[in-house]
Amino acid sequence: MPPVFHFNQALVRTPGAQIAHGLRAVDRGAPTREGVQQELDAYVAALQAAGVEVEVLPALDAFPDSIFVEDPALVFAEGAILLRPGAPSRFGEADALAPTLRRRFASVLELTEGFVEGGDVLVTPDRVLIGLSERTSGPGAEALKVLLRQLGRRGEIVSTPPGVLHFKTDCSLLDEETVLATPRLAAARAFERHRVILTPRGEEASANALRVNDRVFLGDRFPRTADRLTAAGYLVVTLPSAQIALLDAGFSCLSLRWNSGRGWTGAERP
Ligand code: CIR
Repeated sequence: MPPVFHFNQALVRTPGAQIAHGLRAVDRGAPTREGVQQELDAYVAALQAAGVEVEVLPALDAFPDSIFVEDPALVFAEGAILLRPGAPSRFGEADALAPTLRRRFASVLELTEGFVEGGDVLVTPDRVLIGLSERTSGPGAEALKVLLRQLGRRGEIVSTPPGVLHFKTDCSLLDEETVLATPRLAAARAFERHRVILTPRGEEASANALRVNDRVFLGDRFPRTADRLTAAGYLVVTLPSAQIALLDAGFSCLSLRWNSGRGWTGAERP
């Protein structure tokens, strides 16, 4: 199996007219559709430059947050899982995504109880961490573990600190052994088997980065995190994210990514 951060396929979704009405914990202003589109365009270009084939799905105006396509589903080479978003305004996003996943995957499983959003799920080489949060419930996480087992994966339930939207708001996988995490999430002891690189003080929002093949996508507002990752040997690609940050989002949420099994040709980094 290729490493869990080796991808050659991705789905993203065009922002809709209602993007300014996306959910946010604190109102620091609304993003514009044009601004979000520009950030998505840069992200898509970065995925393509990393060797990923990207399918851009049409906007869903009924769902302001549907650009964050990671939350209503999980995808693996072996199959996809339709989730049940915990935010009422996002619940219908899984149904809207279902036809696309059925077209792209031979096996599409469905979560039928509780709530789970993909932002709470971190795929690591030996297990899939499921963070309990305001959006992901205990029954949902237990039901997800059963579905993961059907796909040959082992799920482990962990906790997300109070006030943090999603587990991956505060962390990302950097390589097989290493995560980037905020001090508050690292203190929650989810990563006792990992090497942890902490986000610098004041740059906690950099934690929602994304390892794609040989590189790490990082927000361009986090120079000290970039220095820290570069010093550790990672190839860092900085991308704009100030607009999506107004909706509490980072880089993992903007795509569903998987490896279709066709040959990986990229160079290796740590
Ligand atoms: C929400 O609150 O659901 C969206 N405004 C942001 C979702 C970000 N998703 C993610 O981190 N996986």
